[in-house]
Amino acid sequence: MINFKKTLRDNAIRAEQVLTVAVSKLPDNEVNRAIIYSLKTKGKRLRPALVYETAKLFGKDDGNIDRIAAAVEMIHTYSLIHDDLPCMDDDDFRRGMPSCHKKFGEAVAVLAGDGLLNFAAEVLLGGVCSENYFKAIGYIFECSGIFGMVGGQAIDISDKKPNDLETLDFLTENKTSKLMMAAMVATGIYCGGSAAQLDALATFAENFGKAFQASDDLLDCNDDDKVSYVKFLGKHDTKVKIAEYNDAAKDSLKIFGSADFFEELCDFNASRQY
Ligand code: GRG
Repeated sequence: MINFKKTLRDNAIRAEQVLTVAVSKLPDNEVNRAIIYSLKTKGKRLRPALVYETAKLFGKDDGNIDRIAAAVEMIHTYSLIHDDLPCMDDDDFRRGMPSCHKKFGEAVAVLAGDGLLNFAAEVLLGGVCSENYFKAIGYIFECSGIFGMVGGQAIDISDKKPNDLETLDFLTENKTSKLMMAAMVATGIYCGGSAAQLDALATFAENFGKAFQASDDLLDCNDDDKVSYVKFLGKHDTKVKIAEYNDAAKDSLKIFGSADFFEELCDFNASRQY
């Protein structure tokens, strides 16, 4: 048995140390202050944890793993900064603090997001290169770009909002799951995982991402207009759906034998307070 909360915390501390070293090289200016502010506000650091725990499945741990963990958190943070902008979701608060544009203004927030995406690439490209590492970097940017997170967000802001569960699932897979897939599958690629192992990691991340989004919808279901699992299924059936996604996620990792952290992560997500 692992101590899940301690493992999550230890992974978060490790990721925050790597991020702190990375930003310590930035010159002092308003955009960089906005980058540091957004990176340092207290997130759950789930995506770095997915990286570190996937690496453990393969018994590998080195500086490139830290770079993958930091880069996915940077990409995640940029997406939150841009998602909060008035032209997107228009949120005044993020992680319990004023959102980036509320504190620094819209122009600086746009550049902070852009800067973070580039910074993620710089951090990754500063690693020790191997064929697998190169493929892993490619996978991260495929998942976070137009064939992944950006593509999902594009559907979310378009006039053609999903009006059935299947389309919502497709949106969620891109907007939410793909960055989790980036974290896990890219790490698996770097660690030399087999096709079956990479497939298992992708299936876990896809289903966990959907369960995570559905839980988030339950936590934030006051807006009747918002397209969400709760809107299509109601609260009760959304909880049933979360259990289904969690079962599929847990099932997929059987190929690794014991994957305690990931099983507990599914349970932790399902028990977030609605
Ligand atoms: C702007 C390209 C672009 C994409 C935005 C991330 C995103 C896509 C939108 C944010 C809104 C949202 C509900 C996204 C779904 C994923 C999600 C629940 C993000 C929040 O992730 P957490 O809970 O955040 O891991 P912390 O703050 O803990 O890191």
